[in-house]
Amino acid sequence: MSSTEDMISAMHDGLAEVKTETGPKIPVPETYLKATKHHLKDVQEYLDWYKKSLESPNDFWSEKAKEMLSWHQLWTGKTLEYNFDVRKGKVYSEWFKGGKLNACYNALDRHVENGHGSQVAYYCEGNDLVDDHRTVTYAQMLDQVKRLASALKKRGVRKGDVVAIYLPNIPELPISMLACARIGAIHNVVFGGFSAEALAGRILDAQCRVLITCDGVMRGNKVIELKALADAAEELVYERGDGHLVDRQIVFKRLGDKCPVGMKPKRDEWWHETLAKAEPECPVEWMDAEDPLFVLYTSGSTGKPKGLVHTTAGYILYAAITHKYAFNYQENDVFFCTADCGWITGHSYVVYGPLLNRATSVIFEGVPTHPDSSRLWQICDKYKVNQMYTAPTLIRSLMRAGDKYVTKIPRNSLRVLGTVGEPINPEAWNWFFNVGGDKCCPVVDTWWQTETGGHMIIPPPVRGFQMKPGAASLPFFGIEPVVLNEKGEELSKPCEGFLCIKRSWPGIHRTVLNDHARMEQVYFSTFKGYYMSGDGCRVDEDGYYWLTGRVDDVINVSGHRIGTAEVESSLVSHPYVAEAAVVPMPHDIKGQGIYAYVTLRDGFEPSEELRKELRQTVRVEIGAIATPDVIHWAPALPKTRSGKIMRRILRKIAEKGTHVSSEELGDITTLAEPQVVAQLIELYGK
Ligand code: 6R9
Repeated sequence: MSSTEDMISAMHDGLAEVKTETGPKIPVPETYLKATKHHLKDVQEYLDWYKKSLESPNDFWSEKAKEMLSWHQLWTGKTLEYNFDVRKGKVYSEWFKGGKLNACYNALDRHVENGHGSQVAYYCEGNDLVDDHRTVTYAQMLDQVKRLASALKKRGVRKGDVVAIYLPNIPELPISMLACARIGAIHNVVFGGFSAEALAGRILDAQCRVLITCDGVMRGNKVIELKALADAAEELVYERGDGHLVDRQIVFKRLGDKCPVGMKPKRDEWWHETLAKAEPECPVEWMDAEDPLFVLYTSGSTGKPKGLVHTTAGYILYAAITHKYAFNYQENDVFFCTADCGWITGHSYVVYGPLLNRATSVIFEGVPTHPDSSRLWQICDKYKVNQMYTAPTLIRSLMRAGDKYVTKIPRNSLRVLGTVGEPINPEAWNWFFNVGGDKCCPVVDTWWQTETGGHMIIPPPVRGFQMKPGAASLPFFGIEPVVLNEKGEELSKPCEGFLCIKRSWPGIHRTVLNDHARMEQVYFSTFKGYYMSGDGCRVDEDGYYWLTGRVDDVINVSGHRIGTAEVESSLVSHPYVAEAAVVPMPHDIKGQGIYAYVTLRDGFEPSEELRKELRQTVRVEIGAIATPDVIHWAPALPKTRSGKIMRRILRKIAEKGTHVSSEELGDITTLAEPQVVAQLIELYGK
């Protein structure tokens, strides 16, 4: 999409489909209030803190930064300086500028120094139910991190270099991230489910020379050959890299005999051999508060995925404080976030938040429905989990499997249930609350994004708070959300519009890697002076925020963002395809599915075989998660006279099929060829 005008009209299309009921209220359960300690006395205290965080942000955040983090040197300048208004110059946020600290030191060293080395950092649950688990203490984490960090240094990795990590959800993933953080290298974690092509793109964009991976991983009963994919990615990097190449690959042995791999001399080395030989000590690199900590790629509505850059102090403070208060995490609790570290949820709530708060967590490598739908609850029981944080898509699939998978497992340790990734429908919320948590656990529906670093809107699990199924509810400390209409005017409650944030917070991403202009364009140019989230939302009479989904061309598949542009360009890369338009479709389990309209070049005919081939093309280029659910053969696409595809119409047909009414289609007279619409409806399901 090119102009602001296009963006707003596309957003408006998205907003037009929103429902608006307020829903019943459910108090935070008394059983939970009695069963655990609390950081905050009640909802009034939460609101008081919130008020202070907005009225005296410098005091609020400097207090928290001193209390929650260990500093090598305190910041000397202002706690916060920022500009959100492109008209006034460059958009930036600087928190605790001039302060010096290290994220790894805060996550590990200080806990070990304080005598907590033998505390479990991670219970590691593998794919298999039996004999596939390990326990890693804080001291063991630190030992591995130091060894890997000194090995990386010896291989020439320096402060500011970007290291790619392509691993499954095993403790070696946080170990690799923290080893980078220790020496000031920037980690670039690529989700293990992404393809070689996607990995290559991320390696090249960030110019990584070192890659950390493993031989392979089990997904249910399938072996995924991760190293083979990494090798293929490196070939692509070599072909396209203009001299750039990955010259070091450290390979963790996860499967061994089950997954034999070839090791390329001089480039590839085994993790266990390297760490055994490595220097066991490695000094911490003291970083400036605003030095980058990591880059993480995320899909947007246009172009290639963006490498979002998070910096050190603000991000870790924000991950820690949200983890502590949103889940009421107490000392000795066991925390379980089901996300993979390849996503921001894993970064903030498997790695940084919990480790900074010296939590004990579960890190789960497997599939939550393998061998059956009781797996998650079994894990909760096995490790006596107190907080479980997961995604609505999974809740829906567990709900569908039936209550017996839940009720046969005692879940007495559970105190708080959390969700993230997409709006949770009240039906799934109620099931999670009533069945999963036996009405004893508050459900914390956390709205946030890769860009925001940590939770932005949450239902605080505190005494006196009234939950509403489906509402992310209230802003977190320091967050000032506003709802704008399409003219960019702030609305007052009750209202509905575009969710934006009015001032900086510590966890905001600072830039897009190598492309600051893109960051300003995407997030700060549509509504001047605000961070634009790309989500629609409604605020009810009580001031609760209800997220209504993306208002741009991003599809939320099982809580993962897929840019329509990426899928389209992958489809169009097939030699038979002339044009493609991709829109979301409602999906019972995934929330949204991917619906692709494909126009073939002259001389080529639709066939089932071609359908398969096209799906495979996307799978190979992006990853299984982006595979279209439906491919709809389109003789042509509905376009305006200026050549813009009318996605609103395509969305409606994807949603309603042959039942779509002319009211629902709206005005089609501006189309260059209005008859295309009838043809498309006619071809629905064929
Ligand atoms: C953390 C994460 C961000 C997008 C976001 C929104 C959707 C996430 C949500 C939610 C409604 C929630 N989203 N949490 N929508 N309620 N509780 O998911 O980051 O992968 O960047 O996705 O996910 O649309 O804009 P990310």
